[in-house]
Amino acid sequence: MPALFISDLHLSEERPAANERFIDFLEGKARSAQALYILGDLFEYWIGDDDLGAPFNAVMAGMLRALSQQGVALYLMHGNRDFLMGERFCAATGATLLRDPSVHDIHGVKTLLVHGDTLCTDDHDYQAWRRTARSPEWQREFLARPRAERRRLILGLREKSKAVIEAKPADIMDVNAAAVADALRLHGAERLVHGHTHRPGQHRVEVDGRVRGRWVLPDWYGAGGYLEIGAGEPRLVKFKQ
Ligand SMILES: [Mn+2]
Repeated sequence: MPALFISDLHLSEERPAANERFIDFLEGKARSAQALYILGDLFEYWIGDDDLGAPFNAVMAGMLRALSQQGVALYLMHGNRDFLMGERFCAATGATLLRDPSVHDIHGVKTLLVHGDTLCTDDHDYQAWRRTARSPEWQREFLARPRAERRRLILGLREKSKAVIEAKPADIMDVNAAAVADALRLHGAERLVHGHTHRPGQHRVEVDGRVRGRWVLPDWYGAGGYLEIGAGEPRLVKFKQ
């Protein structure tokens, strides 16, 4: 049975079509998998696990739980939007939280799994913000605020980041080739799977004279899709609009 990889669903109440596609995927294709890896940005934003009771979050958590209860191993990695998902979310869904980076043996191939933002090393402003937001101090202070205030803050940050992203040259928003090679070398991995850049595709990367594969997952702002890794070559499936 294959392992399936998805990321960048950016689920939110505001985009019902994407939510429906995701629910179809969970109730259909995903049931035939041995494992489903969600490599970050499952949600458009996540203000803390104490927001699990909000109706939209509860429905989505319930859908994931239904899948894990079918016996599909569910793995979850943080993205740059939902890095505050924690143990309570995992307990509610039956998911295992993966560190970024993680290395898993996927059908006999040592595979490096990351969300992808750590590879975008040319984006210095973003990397600085990432260090702040991932620090225990920032998270403690943020999570101590009332939920309504957290939601307001996050939505404000999201608006600001949209404007910043539009002003940035496209190439600094992609992965840095040296960062990719370094990561593959450091972990001794044959294959890399990541999302984040919203540039789905397959790339050949030569590291120390050996060709390895880099697979980039599709985002669900577009039509969405997944990567399937079974016994043969990986298969990148992009849904039609
Ligand atoms: Mn991302």
